[in-house]
Amino acid sequence: MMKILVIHGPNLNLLGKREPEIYGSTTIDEINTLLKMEAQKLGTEIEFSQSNSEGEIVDRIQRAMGNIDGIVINPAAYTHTSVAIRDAIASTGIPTIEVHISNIYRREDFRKLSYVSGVAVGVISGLGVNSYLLGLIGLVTHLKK
Ligand code: CA2
Repeated sequence: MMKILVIHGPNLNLLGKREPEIYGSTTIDEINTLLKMEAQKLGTEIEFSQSNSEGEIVDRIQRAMGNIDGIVINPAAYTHTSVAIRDAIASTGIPTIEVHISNIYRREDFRKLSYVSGVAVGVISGLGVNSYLLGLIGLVTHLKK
C-alpha cells in the first residue's frame, strides 16, 4: 500500500492553543485525525511527525527514503530559512507537497519567500486545516498517475 508521511515543522505543536485568529482553533492531533480519515478513504497508509528542530526534520526526510512514497510538509518558519530542508527533499527525490495554514503571500514580506516551493510538486497556502487535506488528496492523485 502507498505510504504518506506528514511532517509538521516548528511551533505547530502549539496549534489550537495560541493565536487562533491566524492559525485557527484546531489542534495538531485533530488535524492528524482528519488526515488519517482522508487517507483511509484514499486507501493509503499515513504517518505523522512533528519537530521543532531543523536537523531532525532533515533526518526524518532522509529516513523516509525507500519506505515512504510521498510527503506532505508544513515546514512552518523553516519554509523561509532552510536550504537544508529543501536539499533533503531534492536529494531524496521523494514527491513532496508544501502546505501552509495561512496565506503566506498576504502576510509579512519575509514570509513571501519559500525555499521549499522550488522542489515541491505543488504548494497549498491559506485554506486553514483544509490545506493539509487538499495537499494529501493532491499528492495521492499525483502519485497514482
Ligand atoms: O501558515 C502556516 O502554516 C505557516 O507555515 C505557519 C508558520 C509560519 O512561520 C509560516 O510563515 C506559515 C508558523 C507556525 C506557528 O504555529 C503557531 C501555532 C500556534 C500559535 C502560534 C504559532
